[in-house]
This record gives sequence, C-alpha cells and structure tokens, in this order.
Amino acid sequence: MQIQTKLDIDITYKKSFKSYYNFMNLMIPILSFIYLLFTVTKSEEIIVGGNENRWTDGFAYVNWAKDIKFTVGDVLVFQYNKEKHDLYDVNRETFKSCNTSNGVNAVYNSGDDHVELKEAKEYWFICTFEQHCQLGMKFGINVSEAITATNSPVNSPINNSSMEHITKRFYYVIAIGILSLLITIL
Ligand SMILES: [Cu+2]
Repeated sequence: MQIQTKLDIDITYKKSFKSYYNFMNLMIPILSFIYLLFTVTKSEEIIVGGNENRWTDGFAYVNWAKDIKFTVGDVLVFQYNKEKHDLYDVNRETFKSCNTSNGVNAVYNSGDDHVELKEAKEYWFICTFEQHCQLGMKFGINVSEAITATNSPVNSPINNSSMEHITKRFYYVIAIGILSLLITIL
C-alpha cells in the first residue's frame, strides 16, 4: 500500500514535469515568432569601413559597400580624423566626377558623423580632401524600404534586404525549436 502511494506520487510528478515541458515546447516557438515580427524592422548602426578601417583613404569602399544591404532607418557612422578627411553627401554625377562645385546634398566634418538613411533611394558619399575621392574614398549605396510587421501589404514583393533580415530571424526560430525539442527528449 505504501509502495503504491509512492509510485502514484512519482507518476503524478513525472506527468506534471512532462506537461511543463510540453507547454514550454509550445510557448518558445510562439514567443520566438512574436519576437521575429517585432524585430524585422530593427534599424542598425553601420560603421563605414568596419571597425578596423573606418572612414579613411587607401580603402576600397565600393567593395565594402557592395556586400551590405542597407534599409531605411539604418545609420551610417563615419569616424575619421577631421584634419585629414571630410564627408560629402552628393549626387551620382558628383560622385563620378569628384567635382563638388555642384550636386552636394549635405556636408559633414565633425569626425564622427551619424547619417541616418531616411529614404529608399541611392546615396553617394565622398571625401573631398586632396585626391581622396579620385583614389576611391567614396561609395554609393542603394537603400531599400524597410518592411514593417504592421503596415506592409501581405502580397507586396519582398526585397532582398528585408528577406535577409527575415531569414536571420527564421534561423533563430529554428534553432530555438530544436533546442526546446532536445529539452523535451532529455
Ligand atoms: Cu579623405
């Protein structure tokens, strides 16, 4: 009789233990999905040239920029020695010619410029010191519209950039799913 009771308690305990994990197994992917929805549009600060190079001469910014997807809301961070460099936001023609007598949208020279990409369009940046622009201290980017969870039409075509954002989060959800599955098995 005593043994029977102990066994009953054991089974009850195991059952509640199991149902706790079943609950978590369900909740984790759901919470992950909610997280995914709310983080798709998260903007990023992007250090131009990366941590090692920043904004300087003798670095191929065109190559650096071509591997990055820029979306509206991202902030470009230009850090440089302001005695040696500056930053001009220009149009395509001025980008090509490096002649700033016209086609200048904005001039920055603080040495730590944070440029928010407010519109889905092409942006062109150059340095006007010496021959820096001609030697490659310049780049252009194509900024795409950020997809938001709330206001994007369901059937709108998804651009590559936002797709990449979603894919990253998708892998995160898969990883969490596998993890919670392992917890349940163990
Ligand atoms: Cu320069």
